[in-house]
Amino acid sequence: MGFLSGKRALIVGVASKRSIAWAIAESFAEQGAELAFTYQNEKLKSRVDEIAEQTDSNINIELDVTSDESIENCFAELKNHWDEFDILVHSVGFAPREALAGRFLEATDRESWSIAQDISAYSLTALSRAAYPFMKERQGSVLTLSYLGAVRSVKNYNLMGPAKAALESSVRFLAADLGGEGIRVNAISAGPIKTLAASGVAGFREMLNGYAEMAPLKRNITAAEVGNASAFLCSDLASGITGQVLYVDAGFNITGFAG
Ligand code: NAD
Ligand code: 0WE
Repeated sequence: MGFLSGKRALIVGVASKRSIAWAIAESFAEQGAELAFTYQNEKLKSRVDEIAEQTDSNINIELDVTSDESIENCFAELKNHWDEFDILVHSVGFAPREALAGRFLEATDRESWSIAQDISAYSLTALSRAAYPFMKERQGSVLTLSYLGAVRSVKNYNLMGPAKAALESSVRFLAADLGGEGIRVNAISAGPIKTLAASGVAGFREMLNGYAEMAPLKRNITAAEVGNASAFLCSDLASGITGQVLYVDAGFNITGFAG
């Protein structure tokens, strides 16, 4: 019996086998959780269907977080399967590609800023609100994925930094708001991992090399390591932990000078 047995989790953010959300789903399934998935659009449906099947889940619902109607429809459909669930995983982030290269000052326009904030930060609160009626009797837990760019400047991460800062702040406000019902809200700040969202990012390979050199563990992290830490944070083993940002980054963030 795993430490998530008897728990039901909704996983938002699987796009491929490399997605961090997929590694989280695998760890959750290993620990005995029952899973439901969402897919962003028709193009991704069959891929997520296939992935869901591997964790014995037959729940896969369309969800575009930029649309209130899509959020409403998604949770209405979920209601046909589950009256309640325990865990919401939010593993969603996006900014227009042009905004993620070059000088921050030049690359940051109003439209890109608003898209990055909407998809990467606001969606956590929107999904938490929709999930609340399902979770409120079950002392559930919400988890999101952040990155060091929330609190440090990182070349080319640009406006995603302020979006992750808003996301991490939302974790604290949601934790305070939902704590009364026993619902915990946390983030994992992951080190760089080669996923779809990282592909095509200029200099990503150099970044992986730099991390491995500087991080206390002298290597990069795996998506499975994020999955395992997620399983812990969303389980009763972490019942005293809320409003936190847990770094799963081989220790990179604590380094000042790596000799
Ligand atoms: P990914 O591309 O596999 O996942 C991003 C997900 O966001 C995709 O599933 C995509 O469908 C979803 N998404 C984007 N726009 C959406 C919308 N409008 N509606 C619904 N879903 C939408 O990449 P990933 O690296 O697994 O990213 C997952 C999370 O992890 C993101 O929040 C990212 O910022 C964070 N993160 C990634 C890394 C990394 O190096 N890969 C490091 C730290 C944090
Ligand atoms: O949060 C992320 C991914 C952010 C991201 C990446 C893309 C590329 C493709 C958001 N939107 C898009 N839009 C696209 O069109 N990470 C933590 C991974 C990441 O992305 C970077 C990084 C790191 C690390 C971008 C620049 C610099 C570093």
